[in-house]
Amino acid sequence: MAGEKGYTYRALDLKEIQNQLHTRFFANDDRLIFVPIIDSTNIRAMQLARMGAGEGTVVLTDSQTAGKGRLGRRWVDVSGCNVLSSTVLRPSFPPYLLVMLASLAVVDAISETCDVVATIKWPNDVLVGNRKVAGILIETSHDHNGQLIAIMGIGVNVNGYPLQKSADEIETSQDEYLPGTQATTLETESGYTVSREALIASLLQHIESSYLALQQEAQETVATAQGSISRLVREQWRNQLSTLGRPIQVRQGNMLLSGVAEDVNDDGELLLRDHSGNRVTISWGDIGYPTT
Ligand code: BT5
Repeated sequence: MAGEKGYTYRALDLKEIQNQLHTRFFANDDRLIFVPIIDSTNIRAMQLARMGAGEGTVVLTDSQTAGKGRLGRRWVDVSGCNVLSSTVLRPSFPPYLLVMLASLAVVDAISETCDVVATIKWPNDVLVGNRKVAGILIETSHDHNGQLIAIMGIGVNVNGYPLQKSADEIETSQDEYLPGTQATTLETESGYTVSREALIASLLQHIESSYLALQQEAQETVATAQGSISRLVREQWRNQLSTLGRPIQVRQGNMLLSGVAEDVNDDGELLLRDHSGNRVTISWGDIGYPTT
């Protein structure tokens, strides 16, 4: 199929993903579900989880008609160009660690697959330079046994170039208050077409290995997230945060705060030094990098 700007896109090659996948059980056999066009992989993964789908069940698609961002926002894609994946998890550890785990997995998978250096914008956007290449949406619920379900949704802009559709979406969102939040793709950054299959295989391996290590730690110790694996995940995530040390703007609904991003605490909250010298703890919101 010829896409915009004349690129030829092809459907995701599931055999190729399975050939490249070396997970213990994530996305193996019937844990890999591909739907060519779907409203949202997160919606489908949550439905499957509520019906009892096991952890490591992965929903993939070539195109979403109602891709979800955080706080009711949209995630837009160009058919056949991107990674759009949702993984069913049943964590015994605090869900904020999933945000860290997911963004680290995206950074590592990008580096392994196409040698592009990405960083994390607090809390979980993945950027190349100042442009967003991937977004993460963790949604939680409980199944009928009261067990926590978490869906880890990841969207990565892989091939093609950031398109008008994406730019329109960005313009109509509130991001005009937050400078430095344009989109990019891995093809734009690397200069060549990137294998979505290789990226997905790498991503799932990183997710599985950190997830299983955290699960084991949580089962062996009281689930306080104070074990050495949790500490390592937190430390690696902190080291990848391009937000720290920079002047930032934080939007929380209609409220806009500004100051310098000094650090993060153990729960992943951002510690902002505002212009009056006060330290403010930020647990949610969107970050912008002022250009002046
Ligand atoms: C996110 O939300 O970044 C989370 C995105 C998660 C998408 C995945 S795809 C697979 C799974 N299934 C789903 O339905 N969702 C997940 P947030 O931080 O709220 O960012 C959303 C904002 O990013 C939008 O308001 C736009 O401004 C911008 N945006 C939308 N599409 C984009 C894209 N493809 N690339 C870069 N920025 C985009």
